[in-house]
Amino acid sequence: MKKYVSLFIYLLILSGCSNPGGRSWMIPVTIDPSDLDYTPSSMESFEGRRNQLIDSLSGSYVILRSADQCSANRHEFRPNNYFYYLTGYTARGSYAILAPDPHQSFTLSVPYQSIRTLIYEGGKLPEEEIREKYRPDRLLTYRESRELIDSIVQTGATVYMDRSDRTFLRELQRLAGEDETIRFRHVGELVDEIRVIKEPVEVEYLQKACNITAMALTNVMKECRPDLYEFQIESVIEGTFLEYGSAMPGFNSIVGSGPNSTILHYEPNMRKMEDGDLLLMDIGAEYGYYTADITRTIPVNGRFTPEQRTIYQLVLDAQLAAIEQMKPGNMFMDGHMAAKEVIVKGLTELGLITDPTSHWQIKFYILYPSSHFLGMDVHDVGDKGGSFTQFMEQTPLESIESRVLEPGMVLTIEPGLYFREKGLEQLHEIFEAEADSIEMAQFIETVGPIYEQYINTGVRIEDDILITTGGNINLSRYAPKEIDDIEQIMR
Ligand SMILES: [Mn+2]
Repeated sequence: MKKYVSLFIYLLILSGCSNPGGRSWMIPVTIDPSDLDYTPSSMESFEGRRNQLIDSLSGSYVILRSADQCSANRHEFRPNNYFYYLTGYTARGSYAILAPDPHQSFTLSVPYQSIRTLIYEGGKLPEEEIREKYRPDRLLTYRESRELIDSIVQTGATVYMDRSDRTFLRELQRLAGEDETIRFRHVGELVDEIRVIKEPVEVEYLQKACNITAMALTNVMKECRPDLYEFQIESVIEGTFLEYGSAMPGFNSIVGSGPNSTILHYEPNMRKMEDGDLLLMDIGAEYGYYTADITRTIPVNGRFTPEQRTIYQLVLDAQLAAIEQMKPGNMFMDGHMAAKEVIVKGLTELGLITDPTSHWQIKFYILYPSSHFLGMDVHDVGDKGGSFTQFMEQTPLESIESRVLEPGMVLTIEPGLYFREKGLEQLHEIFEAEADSIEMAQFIETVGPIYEQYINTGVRIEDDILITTGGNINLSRYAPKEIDDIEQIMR
């Protein structure tokens, strides 16, 4: 716990460098990737994680490969998350094997090398350096590691591997010579709970990823204007990522304007933006294999219309109420429930909900649970203490069971409201199983003229929250979100 106290103080000092509420937007991020360099102390994290895991192996093995080769030329190489999390090693075509053996618990293999790989991929790290940096008990050649994997599989022991790597799973099953899928279990069963609580070094990468993303969003606010294409905004965003040493986004950038702001996972980013549009950007730089996930919604011409302002402020109020609930001892879904309460109340006052206890009316506007874990995966691993469906069924006054929050967890909070052009027309199709058709017709008649004013308004505001002993730290606090601040920067 003590390490989070010092981290908190460190972040407090950092936040003193800027003035999030004021007019100047100093984001504490520099072009300096030296924090990604190998240090002996950074290697201790990887060793600590492995030791935790090895203690729980009891006769079974972990076999991970650094990555599959399927998408080799299409995307930049990035190691498999479990492989990296447990080794710190990033070479393509390598294996890590953890065994319940006190003398040789960690085996690493060097990638296959030939004159051809030397010509195409350059020289590899010398073996001595691999040994020294990554500290395997045993370093094997590619061929030797394949033999070792084969012999482990032949013993009939349980093998933990990344089951999302389907090619490797099929390969292991073939080696086993029988259709014994049960023996190959998901490594997440052992690792995910460790990944849920972030170590200080992980938080530092997440903070930097957030700061780079905040810089990208601020740059967009400065450059955005009508008649630009969405992809030009995407270029400002991803150009900023690269400028600060983020090799790639953590997920496809969502840059949706006007009607596209109402599409939750819009991706083409090809539309020409118009005067009066909203622009929704759900983006995240990846840094040190950790990704930010921040959403901001801005008016393309720099000024919110009264209707946009109404919806924006409602979502912002909901989001702020949610962040207040995000502290140790409270539950994972308490933030979502607080946001839901504010939104349902606001929509009822606006005449967009006629019955605040109606499940289907609430679900018509609130489309997803507003939080997920964040880390190496944008929807990071870890048990949330309930399912999507359970999280969606509750009306604001009902209580909901989910996981208790602990210091070191990082989760998003992203309430949103989306007024699709044909939203009301789709009501019957969405809710035919649970709502009475006369009831729906009455709803459409009452709400229709009001809904009309908000068509093509899509607002989502998303921050990344670190739970601390004292409450939380908003890692994405440098990305402006108050109406006045956004309009000021866009002026
Ligand atoms: Mn998200």
